Amino acid sequence: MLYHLLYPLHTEISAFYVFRFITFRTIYAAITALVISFILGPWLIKTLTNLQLGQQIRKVGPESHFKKEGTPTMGGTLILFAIVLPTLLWTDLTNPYVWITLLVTVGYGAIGFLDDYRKIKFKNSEGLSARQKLAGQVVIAMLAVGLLYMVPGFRTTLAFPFFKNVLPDLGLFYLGFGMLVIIGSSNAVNLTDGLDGLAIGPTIIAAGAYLVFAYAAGHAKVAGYLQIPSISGAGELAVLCGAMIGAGLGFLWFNTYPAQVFMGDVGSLSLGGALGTIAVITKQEIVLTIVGGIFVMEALSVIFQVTSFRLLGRRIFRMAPIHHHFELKGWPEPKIIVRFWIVSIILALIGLSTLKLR
Ligand code: 57M
Repeated sequence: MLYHLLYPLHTEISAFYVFRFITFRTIYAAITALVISFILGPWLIKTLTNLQLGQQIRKVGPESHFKKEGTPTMGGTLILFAIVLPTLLWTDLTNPYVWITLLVTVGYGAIGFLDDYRKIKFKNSEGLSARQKLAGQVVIAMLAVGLLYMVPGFRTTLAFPFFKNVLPDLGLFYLGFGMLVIIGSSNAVNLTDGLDGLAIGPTIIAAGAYLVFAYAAGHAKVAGYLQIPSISGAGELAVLCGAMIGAGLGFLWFNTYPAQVFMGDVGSLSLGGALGTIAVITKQEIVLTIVGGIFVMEALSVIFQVTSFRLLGRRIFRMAPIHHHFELKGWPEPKIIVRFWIVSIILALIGLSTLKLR
């Protein structure tokens, strides 16, 4: 909005020319999101507490979690607001990629909201059924990838990290693949969200990496130099990534150990969906498995645990997702969280290195 209102005035007020630059708008989107989170955070926590929107803790989980009973959840509503408003303020609103990413973010947020609300209303930790959640995710992902398919110039090729000349065209199959990336990413972030700051840390880090990917893909010269797919208009997603980073940091302020608030499914499903959509648009889908390696590891730990238990009757981990394994081994919660962040930074750097190593 500010871009549309103020940039045209640069002919009279030359300082407004700065609104043209994605870098400038990205920084201010991040700052706006941070300010929103800091201002509204304490109010939201108080309101959620007064409304008794507190977390029900599963009795089968690690004992250390019992003391978290009643911690307000659904803090993800603030994350959503702090992403959407700065995005509307600072991006070019004629850009279809921005709207499609917002559609997934808000749509998945709505599914998560329903789930959280039901969990609290019916005072158990079950919420929506897995099938209901997945159906909602499929419909929104299908809509998003379908819309992307209609954007002029959108490519259905698949870019492989490290190999610049391997670009198979998936054609219509890309629709299914794109949906898989979005849904998989959303659920993997959700599984990771089980310790204070554990999901939001790697999300901020991944958003930072995708900020760079989006900027590079959207800049024809930079994309040409790096030999990555050049996607006209993808640069605006850097601004959205900036808002994600600001909103994430603002939320982490309150969610860091010991958490004053949890994000709830409204946060985890939407953040994961947003990352997946950005990966699809910037043609860095496979790299998401590196940059979001923590999420992949958490999801795989569940898949391996369930498969091993069903087939061999034996568990691989003390408990899945894997962060519970380390808890049960006696690692203090903050140690697990910070170590996962460190791994996440290393993985993001490896992911970014694929820009040069090809
Ligand atoms: C959501 N939700 C947290 C909070 C957060 C198939 C199976 C592996 C699924 C998995 C599952 O349901 N995962 C998805 C995990 C919950 O957090 C809430 O949920 C939101 C995110 N969706 O925002 O609102 C609890 O996590 C803790 N928490 C924090 N700090 C945070 O900042 O401490 C969350 C955020 C909160 C709080 O305690 O209550 C969750 O873990 O429930 N299921 C599991 O993860 C279960 N694993 C399991 O059953 N493993 C089995 C098999 C099936 C693989 C095994 O290993 O044998 C465990 N979950 C829990 N207890 N809590 C089981 C024990």
